[in-house]
Parts: sequence; C-alpha cells; structure tokens
Amino acid sequence: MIAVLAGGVGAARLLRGLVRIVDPAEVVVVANTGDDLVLHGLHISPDLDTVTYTLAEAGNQETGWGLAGESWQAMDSLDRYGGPSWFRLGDRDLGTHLFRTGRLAEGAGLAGVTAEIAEAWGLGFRLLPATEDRLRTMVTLADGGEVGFQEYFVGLRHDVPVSGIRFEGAGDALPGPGVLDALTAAEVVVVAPSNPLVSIAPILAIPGIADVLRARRATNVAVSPIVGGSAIKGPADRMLVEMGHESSVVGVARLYRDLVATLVIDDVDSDLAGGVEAEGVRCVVTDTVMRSVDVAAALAETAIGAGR
Ligand code: FO1
Repeated sequence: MIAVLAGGVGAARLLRGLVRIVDPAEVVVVANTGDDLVLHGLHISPDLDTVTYTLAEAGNQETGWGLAGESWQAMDSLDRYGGPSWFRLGDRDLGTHLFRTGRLAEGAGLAGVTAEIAEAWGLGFRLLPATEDRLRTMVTLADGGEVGFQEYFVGLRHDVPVSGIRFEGAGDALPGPGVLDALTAAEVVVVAPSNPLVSIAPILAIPGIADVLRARRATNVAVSPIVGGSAIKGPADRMLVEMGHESSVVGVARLYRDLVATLVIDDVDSDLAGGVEAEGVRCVVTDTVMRSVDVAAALAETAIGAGR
C-alpha cells in the first residue's frame, strides 16, 4: 500500500499518475484540511475536493479546483443580495458542499462523508482527511493583520507578503480515522509536491502524524514543489522566502529532512543535488513537471522506487 500526503493541485496531478501505475485500491491519500472553511453555512474542503474532482476526471483543468463546465447561477443570485461571492462556488460544486454539510449536521464524521463522496465519484483509492477536528490555517500578513487561509489565498489573491503561519486547532486535533494506520503500514509514504508551509505542514502539525513519519523515515519520499527556485503554481516560493526559508530544492530538503530519506527534484535542479544530499537527504533527479499524465506516472514510479 502506498500512502500520499496531499494538498491541492500539485498532489492531484501526481495522484493521476500514481493510480496509473499502482492499483488504486492500494493507495491511501491523507489530505490537508487546514484550507477548509465554512461559508454560507456550508462546510467546504478545497483540498479534499480538488483531489476528488481531479481523480474523477471531472475537475476544471485550467484552475485546478472546482468542476469543469460549471455554471454560476447561485453566485449571480448571491451578487443580487450583496452576499459573499468572492469565493467562487459553482452550481455543481455547491451540491458537494450541501451534501457534506447536511451529512455532518446528521452527525457523520468528515472521514465518512469524504468516503461517501469519493465513492459517488468512483474513486478507487481511499481519501482520508488528515483530521476530522477543526483545523484552520491562519496567515499573519507582513502588515500585521491575521486572516484565514482562503482570505489570503483567494480574497487577497496571495498578493501580500506573510510574516506568520499557524494552524488553529492543531494542538487538539486527532489524526483522522485510518490515518496513523495507513502511514504506519504503507510500504512507501510519498509527500506530494504541495506547498510545504500551508498544505503539508498543517498535516504534520496534527499530534502523532510527524512522529509516525519520523519513525519510518527511510521509506518516505518527497517530491519537491519547487522547481528552479519557483513554485509551479501558487505562492509556495514567495512564502518560503517570506518565512525565512530558501526557495530551492535545498530549502525543501532542509524542511523535510527529519521526515523523508529521499527528495525527488527536477532535472533543472540537477546541479543542486549535492546541496540536497549535504542536508542528509538522498536526492533523485528526474522530470517533475507534470505536463501530462504520462510524466506524472513516470514521476510516481520514480518516487515509489526511491522509497522501496
Ligand atoms: N481558488 C481561487 O483562486 N479562487 C476561488 O474563487 C476559489 C474557489 C474555490 C471553491 C471551492 C474549492 O474547493 C476551491 C476553490 N479555490 C479557489 C481553490 C482553493 O482556494 C485552493 O484550491 C486551496 O485552498 C489551495 O490549494
């Protein structure tokens, strides 16, 4: 069984390749829930939904989030009333949030609802929320204010420098059902190329999870989300620098060295392989820019091979 720590878009791309080379029934995805928010009274889980929609081949491939071919009637109606339409919820996407919110109100846990949604989309793998408890990534802006993750990422278009990140609720959060078992039993744990600071770190902040990974470091592999010093998508590069880290594969190796024995980096960074290994992390160089599912599959193959 292969376990994957996943955030949003980059993780979903890798997973599309992974399920091509590994029986999906042998894949467990532990997904970040720190991006979750309640809006319009609806519980929205962006990273769970990005993985679900992308792996169901129903996702909006331009944006990496939401469903393809969406209509926006509900958002237009909201505009009529001056409601908060800044966080774009398509009409079909709303059905997911209505269902999730209703099931949670009936007393279901987030893991159970996520399994029902994954089943409805025909996903062959297990998608586990990192926790069922409240977890909210909060971002302190360089100008001093603190905002919720989606306010930073969408509301402010992450166009503002950050000076702090914290994971509200992490201290009291329990690993979700099946999470510790999966991370313990997995033949290889792959840390997907997601934002280390706001997609992977919230998962690691849940007590118990990092300990399990440290205990099995030798068979854990991370794929760098930074290529040539930049993020493929999103603010990871800027956030790394703003938070005092290096926006490079060496900086990523430094962040992950206690948790993984191997870091997979892109060909463009081959000259930094020595720097990665100097951090005590084995370095594997390959094409990590997933322009196609074939590249994603080859990358997944390389990552798993490096972990065995
Ligand atoms: N990202 C945006 O940039 N703008 C949006 O309006 C937006 C809406 C949205 C709705 C549902 C959902 O599941 C994701 C959505 N995202 C949007 C993406 C989301 O902010 C990010 O996917 C993650 O939180 C970061 O990976």
